[in-house]
Order: sequence, then structure tokens, then C-alpha cells
Amino acid sequence: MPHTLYRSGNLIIMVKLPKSHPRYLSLKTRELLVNGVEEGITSKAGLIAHGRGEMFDYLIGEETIEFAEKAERKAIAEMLEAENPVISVNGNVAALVPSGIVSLADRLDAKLEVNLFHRTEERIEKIEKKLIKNGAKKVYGKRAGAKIPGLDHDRALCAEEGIFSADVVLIPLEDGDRAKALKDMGKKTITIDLNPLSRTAKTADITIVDNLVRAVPNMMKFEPMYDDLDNDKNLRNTLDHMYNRLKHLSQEVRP
Ligand code: PTJ
Repeated sequence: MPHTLYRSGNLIIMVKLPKSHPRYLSLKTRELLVNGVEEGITSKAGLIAHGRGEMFDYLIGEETIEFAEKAERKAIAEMLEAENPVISVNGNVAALVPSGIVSLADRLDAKLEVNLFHRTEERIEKIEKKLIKNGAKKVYGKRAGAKIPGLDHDRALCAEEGIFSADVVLIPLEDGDRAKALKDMGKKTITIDLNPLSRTAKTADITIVDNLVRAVPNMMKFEPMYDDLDNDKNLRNTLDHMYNRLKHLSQEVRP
């Protein structure tokens, strides 16, 4: 039975995670993020963001629904057709899917750039090292000579050859403000965000409402979709799916 140690000051809390636990996968995913914080890769705010994501995943049914699959397939096509596709990596992505995101960049012939909302040089370096350990040959982001216009502070910093000059950017779990600033630069934006109501979800050209831990492996195996995708309609369908599921669940609790 795997054990997890949580250290909090002098306190060591031992949590046993039996594989038979009905929430095993969800608990393992949390464990990756807690480890990410301890390693100095994930921000504490990343834990809060994940909690919000989990809530929406619950409403979806913790599976890849057809509308997410469509968006994933369209995203693959857009990235494959792009001239300079870039995948933006933050502290949550690096903790949850370090090898998956490197393989995806390989498949899509995309650059990887560490681009943080809560930017520190130390975190950038640690994430870069983690990606290289997982097989990345080159990681952008440490040398950030360009700025995303319209954003203040360090979250505007990006690499000239990376996000700054990208035509298509995959921005998983992105802050709404920056997603809009990237769009304002004329870039095609693709997000992976479990909250279909977030500003990022509404701003992006393609919104994948799926858990990052499912979306990335899916995007490794799905075939590209070259047909048009109506992103707003896809989002409406996703919300309807949640609404119908809740209606169904409410029936179940009635006597
Ligand atoms: O590492 P940093 O400093 O770049 O910070 C990264 C976070 C994620 C903390 C930062 O970008 C942030 O604060 O993001 P937001 O504004 O909280 O948005 C994160 C979005 O991702 C929310 O809409 C969540 O519902 C969603 N989300 C959280 N976990 C997942 C997710 N979507 C897909 N898969 C997840 N596992």
C-alpha cells in the first residue's frame, strides 16, 4: 500500500492511499500537486486552483465528454498546422503531467515555455529542470526578453522566440487576464480549463473542458479534427451536460 508523507513544520502526517479507495486517482493527483509545492515547482495558489477544477470535474462526471474530445481533436489540428506553436507550462502542469507535456510537444512539434503567473526565477529553473529530466531538449522561459503588452508586473515576461512570436499557444490553466492579453496580440489560443465559465474558457479560440491529467494523454492518442469547431456552441453544450447531469443526480436523492 503506497504511503504519502506530508510534512508541516515538525509535524509528519502519514496518509495511506489504498488503491481500492474509491477516490484513489483524485487523491494521487492531489499528492502530485502537494509534492509540487514541496519541491518548489507549484505555487500555493496552484492548490486552490486545483480545488476549483476538481469541483467542475465532479459536475462533468470526471470523464472526457464528447465536447471535450472534439476540442482536443481540433486543438491537435491547430497546433499541427501552426507555424510556431508553443505550449505554456506553469507550476500545476509541471507537477501533474511533466512527461506527458514533453511527449505532447514532441508530437505537435511545439516549443515548451515555462511561463508563470506567480513568477520567480527559482521556480522557472526548477520547472525547466523537471521538463529536461522528463526528456525535453529545449525549454524556453528563463531568458524572457519580451513582454506581453497590456499586462503589468512579471507575469507579462515571455521569451521572444517562444510565446511572444507564437501564432498558436496552448495555455493550460491560465489566468483570464493573460489569456485575453495573448488574444489581443492576435494569437490563436487553446486552453485546457475545467471551468467553462472562466474568463479564459470564454476568451480562448478552443476551450478544452477536461482535466489536464486526461486531456494531455488524450491529445497524444486522438486523431486531429480539421472540420470547423464552434467553440461557443461547444461551451454551451458542456454547460448543458452539467445541467442535465445535476438534474439527473437530484432525481437520485429524492425518495
Ligand atoms: O504556476 P503559476 O504561478 O503560473 O500559477 C498557476 C495557476 C493555475 C495557480 C494560475 O494560473 C491561476 O491562478 O489560475 P486560475 O485563475 O486559478 O485558473 C485556473 C483554472 O484552471 C481554473 O478555472 C480551474 O478550474 C482550472 N483547473 C484547475 N485544475 C485543473 C483545471 N483545469 C483542468 N485540469 C485541472 N487539473
